[in-house]
Amino acid sequence: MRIYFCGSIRGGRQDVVIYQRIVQKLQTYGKVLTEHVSHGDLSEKGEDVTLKGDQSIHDRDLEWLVTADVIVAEVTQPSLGVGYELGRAVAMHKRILCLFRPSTGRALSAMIRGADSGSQSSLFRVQDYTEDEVERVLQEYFSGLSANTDTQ
Ligand code: 6K6
Repeated sequence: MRIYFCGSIRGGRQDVVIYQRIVQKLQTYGKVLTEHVSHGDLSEKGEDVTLKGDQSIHDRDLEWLVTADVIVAEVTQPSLGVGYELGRAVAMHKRILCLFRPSTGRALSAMIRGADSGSQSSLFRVQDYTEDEVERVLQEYFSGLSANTDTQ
């Protein structure tokens, strides 16, 4: 399984520790294409010496998005880039899980929460969670995915 993880970079790196926990758990289910999003040494400038400029980052990330089987986004820290990735992924009819922590006092954008139809079979799911629940929430989502593919 190819997993595309989205998390804030230039939107702010406050949640990088939880991104690391998410990526570590995701790696038990498949290949995480965007592991770098969880790197603690990545600054808010989001600079990559191996890629020349923002256009290369954008084009490479979209290529990965096209090949992804599932998108997991931590959306508590608002990020334009994550919102853009989610919109593009919806247009590609990808399966998407958004993770949000209400305990931060933030309110999630209606354009993200409202994209979840509420049905268990919805391609776009929003899951509220607390930090200590993160591994369990991912485990439930991915076991539901494999149950779906087993019956297809
Ligand atoms: C190098 C090493 C790590 O990051 C870099 C360079 N910057 C980016 N590299 C890869 N993906 C990026 C980079 N900047 C943004 N993105 C994508 O947008 C990621 O997949 C994130 O999910 C999202 C973050 O967007 P912003 O608006 O918060 O930066």
